[in-house]
Amino acid sequence: MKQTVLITGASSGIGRATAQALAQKNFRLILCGRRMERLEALQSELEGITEVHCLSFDVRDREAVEAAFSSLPEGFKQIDVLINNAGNAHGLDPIQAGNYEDWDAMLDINVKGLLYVSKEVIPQFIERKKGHILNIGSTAGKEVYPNGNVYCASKHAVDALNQGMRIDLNKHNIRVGAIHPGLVETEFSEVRFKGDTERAAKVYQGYRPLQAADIADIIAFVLSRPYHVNIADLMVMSTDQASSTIVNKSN
Ligand code: NDP
Ligand code: 8X3
Repeated sequence: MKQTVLITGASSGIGRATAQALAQKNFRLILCGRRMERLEALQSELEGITEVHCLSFDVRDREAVEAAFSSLPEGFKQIDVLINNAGNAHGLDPIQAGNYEDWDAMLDINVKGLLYVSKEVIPQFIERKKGHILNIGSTAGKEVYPNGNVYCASKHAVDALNQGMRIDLNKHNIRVGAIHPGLVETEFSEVRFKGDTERAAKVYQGYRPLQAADIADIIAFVLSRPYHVNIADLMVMSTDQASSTIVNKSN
């Protein structure tokens, strides 16, 4: 039977590429993000391939999250897979220079937003004794790098929540796993550097970074495993990257 996948952060980068990959694998899609025009453009692109529904909400806004899920039409109410992907870094400053807005954004979006969305989906997974939560963490959730402080903390929290969800939902037969990418060339650095595209581009220069489609491919593979196989925790880096701070630019 055709499965429905809800992807947060589908308006750009990894989420968008995942929607494109999963449409080809015959999943029904719920695309989420704040920028509705982007979601609708993606819906137009994919509609000939599969059924697509768009939900525009800010994951920070608990009431908006609840309202968005309540608004789902009948054919999209049953969700089989949740991909918790929405998130960003805001700023790259030493802890003493960090600003409140950036800290709030990273903790509210990457951690609390992930919780709010998950809470909307978990009850139906428990009721059906089936469901898959795939959390997009980061190598920043496995190690801390200079000036990464709060972003790294938010992604360490995603790592902890991935484990916590897997433990608490184990007796309900729910599959929970995470993918932790290294450097992926998306709009991530443009957001981190607040629209400074020149500085953002430099993050991906001099080596071959991962592309969003590389992660989307892996997500499609993870979802295609038989239900008794759970890819619980997966780190993925460019071959040129060895750690958050070691990137080979000599090739
Ligand atoms: P992009 O900036 O390209 O995409 C981020 C997505 O998150 C957008 O679709 C954006 O949608 C959505 N988003 C951000 N804030 C909110 C919000 N408040 N409410 C709802 N949606 C929101 O970055 P990536 O594709 O690279 O990032 C996707 C995930 O991958 C993030 O969790 C990121 O931390 C993680 N990651 C990225 C890596 C990289 O190097 N690029 C490496 C490791 C992990 P909109 O603005 O329309 O709301
Ligand atoms: C994104 C990868 O190294 O910029 O999570 O933090 S990094």
